[in-house]
Amino acid sequence: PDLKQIQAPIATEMDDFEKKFRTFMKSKVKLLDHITGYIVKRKGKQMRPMFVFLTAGVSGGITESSYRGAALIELLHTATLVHDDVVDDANYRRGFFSVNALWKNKIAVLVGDYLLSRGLLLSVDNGDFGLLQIVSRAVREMSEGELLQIAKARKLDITEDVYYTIIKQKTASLIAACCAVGASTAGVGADQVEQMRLFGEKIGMAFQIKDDLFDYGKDEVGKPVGIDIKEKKMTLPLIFALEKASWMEKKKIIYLIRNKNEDKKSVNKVIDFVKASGGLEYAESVMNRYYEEALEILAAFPPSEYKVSLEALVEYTIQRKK
Ligand code: 2DE
Ligand code: MG
Ligand code: MG
Ligand code: MG
Repeated sequence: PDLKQIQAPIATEMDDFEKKFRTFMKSKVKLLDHITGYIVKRKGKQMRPMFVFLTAGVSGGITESSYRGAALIELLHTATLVHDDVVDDANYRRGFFSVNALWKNKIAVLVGDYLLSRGLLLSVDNGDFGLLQIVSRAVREMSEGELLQIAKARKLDITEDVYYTIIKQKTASLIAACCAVGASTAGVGADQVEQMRLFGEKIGMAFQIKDDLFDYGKDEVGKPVGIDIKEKKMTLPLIFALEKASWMEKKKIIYLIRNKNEDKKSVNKVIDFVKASGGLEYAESVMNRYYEEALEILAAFPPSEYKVSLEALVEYTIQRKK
């Protein structure tokens, strides 16, 4: 499935949204405006606003508040990426220099704070308190997930269960929030909002496993390979490979990650080890399970063009090449 096709039932909404989005970031402070301009020009796939509009459509109808919900989510998402690149010391984002690479950490932190506050104000000014609750929960979870990830990276003692907790918090929580926001702005009851939230959570899990697979693979353009290992970030393919490994092998690999993580050759050794152990296939199978579970939840919703697109977007999530 390609994104243009998926967007067809929400083409006007997405167009409108994109036109407005830049204005939500405008600032009188020249440096800030310059940087937000830089960010907008290098925008990503806009998957999160698509999730908001499509889940609103499936839940009975896109409303004015769906737009504000989509803007709130995209502003928050942009803020988290700017902060994430500081946390991860990452110099690239979407194939271009990250904000911290160009303007340093101090400025990147403040730009992230600014973007988040613009999103929150948009909702406060319109009295969208239900949305604020959904989104604030996601912010809390993302911060917890990032910290848990750092704590575990120090010890290199991550289990599969801890991995799922981390990705649920740092990534799935935001996509879950997108879908809950969509349903909530369509005006459905709490039970249906919760179903949509859960649907988003499943996709979010699949989405992050896919992202983690990119770190071992060939598909992704714009993101170099082996960065997670360099950051001592243990993801599912590696965790699985280590669980299966002999005591000696495990010791050797942990040593490389702990002490040789800056050395390209050693990082490649770790990658080869993961591949030889079937770590990529295993992670793919788990990803596919989340994909199936997401579709199962969606199946209970009434048929519509939005639903067809949402199904395609779920499929895109696990098949995407970037
Ligand atoms: C992406 O993980 C996860 C991002 C969550 C970031 C959340 C932060 C805290 P990755 P990639 C920093 C909340 C932020 C606020 C308050 C604005 O695997 O590979 O590092 O895209 O993603 O870098
Ligand atoms: Mg990162
Ligand atoms: Mg990160
Ligand atoms: Mg990643």
